[in-house]
Amino acid sequence: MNKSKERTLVIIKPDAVQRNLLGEIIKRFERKGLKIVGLKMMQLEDVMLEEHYSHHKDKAFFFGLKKFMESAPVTVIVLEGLEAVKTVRFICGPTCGREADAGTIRGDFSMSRQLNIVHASDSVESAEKEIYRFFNTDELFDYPKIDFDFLYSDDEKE
Ligand code: FUP
Repeated sequence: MNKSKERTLVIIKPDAVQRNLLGEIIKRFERKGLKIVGLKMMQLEDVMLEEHYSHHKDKAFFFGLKKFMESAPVTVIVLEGLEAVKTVRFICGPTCGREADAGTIRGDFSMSRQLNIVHASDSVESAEKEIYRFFNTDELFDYPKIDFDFLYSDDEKE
């Protein structure tokens, strides 16, 4: 696979939707040079969240996390680019908003560990699973984009 076509999943969480931050967050990914190849709003429900956060199922905060994630619709986005998984995690910052550097999404907009504005896949393997958890194949788009030539050097484009 072309290495500039790595994909990752972002969920813009209910707190960001309620706080009118959708445009602000999408703008940050766009201006970085990440390509939007899927985007939609959806209401998350128990089954999907239990799968998505299965690694936290036994934690005390799990019920509260589920309740929060179901409290309003979320926006799910698939972003594409060279090392997209790692780059998007940098832009989001560490899990707890209070500990995230200014300039990151969580550092700029969150005071919380749970209401932390965004979810971003943590590895290429989990991105693959997460993308197909939230999107059907006909909701993902493979299209040429005119800024590509000015985003990467020749060796990065291979
Ligand atoms: P991240 O990969 O940054 O999303 O972080 P985690 O996998 O550690 O956490 C997943 C979700 O659980 C996050 F939305 C935050 C939430 N969480 C809590 O609500 N309380 C905690 O103590 C830890 C995580």
